[in-house]
Amino acid sequence: MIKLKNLSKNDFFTILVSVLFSLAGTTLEAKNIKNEWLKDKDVKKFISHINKKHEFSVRYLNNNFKNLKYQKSAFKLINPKDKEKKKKIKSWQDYKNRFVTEKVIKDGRLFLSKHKKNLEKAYKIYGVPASVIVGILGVETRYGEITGDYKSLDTLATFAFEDFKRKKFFLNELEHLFLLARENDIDVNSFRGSFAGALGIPQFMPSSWRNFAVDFDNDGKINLLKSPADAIGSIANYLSIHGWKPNEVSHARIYPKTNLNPSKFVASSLKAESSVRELADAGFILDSRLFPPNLNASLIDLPEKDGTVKYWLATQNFFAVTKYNRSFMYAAAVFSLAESISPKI
Ligand SMILES: [Ca+2]
Repeated sequence: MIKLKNLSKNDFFTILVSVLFSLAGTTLEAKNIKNEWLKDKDVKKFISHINKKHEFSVRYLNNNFKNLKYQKSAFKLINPKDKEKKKKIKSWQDYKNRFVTEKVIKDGRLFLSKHKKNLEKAYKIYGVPASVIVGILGVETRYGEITGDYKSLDTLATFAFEDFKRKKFFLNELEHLFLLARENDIDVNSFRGSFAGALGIPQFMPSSWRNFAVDFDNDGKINLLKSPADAIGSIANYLSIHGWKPNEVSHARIYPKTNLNPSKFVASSLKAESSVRELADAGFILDSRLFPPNLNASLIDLPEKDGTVKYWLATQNFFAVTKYNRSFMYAAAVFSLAESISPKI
């Protein structure tokens, strides 16, 4: 306990400032309190916006907003401090070991045989092989087993009305969540998903659900929370729209000749921006029977713990999977799992 009589003027000032700062800090979590959301001017603006634009009743919106819970832990995950970001960087082997395990491979084969009809139908329509769809489902949610327990309305609203750089993105996703609930006859409060607001078996964000998901079991609704068939068709449609080319290879291990500095050839964007010929001319060795010289391709790097790096040649199909999750390692894990489940991609 600090004895007030011993304090100098400066000490008193320091304490005063720290008290004021801690009071300011509590306003960040003020939305915890029931009804407080409806006093927030941004929330009021949003309610009026979607009432006018989409004719949701103000009463319905108010009822949903007054019971929202601020998701502190989810916000920490979506907006990590630099120190926490650095901790997250993993080696390719560590990353792969999280997803490509014997159990996940075995469960993938079971899923593949159980949903064979829908997977074959997806291949016929979109040209995306069953193993790639199953690979994505395995990495995302263990084939629908782990879809996340965060209440999506709470997390999306927390991010949408928090002051950080992705606020606008989440405000848009929140609007889409209300719309897709209405369109597919699902209670907006029943959506559960990842801390980041990704929904259901394939972990689509609400806008992706509305733009790219399809009704694949023909029941007239799209339900990615409950229908594996809808999830299968929707992943295939998503990849197709994002550049998947039927019957084209996706990737292969590639080796630089000695004296070549491969890092300067690594893709700077999520696109096949170079060609097989250019990479071969620069001094990379690859199986030319699989890769015609004119094929668009880029190099991707997968760093290991010991400082070495694995390089893959990646075509447009590889990059289509990075549109699902913007990371080389993510796509590489999906393809590794796909190959382990069913060797012929
Ligand atoms: Ca359906």
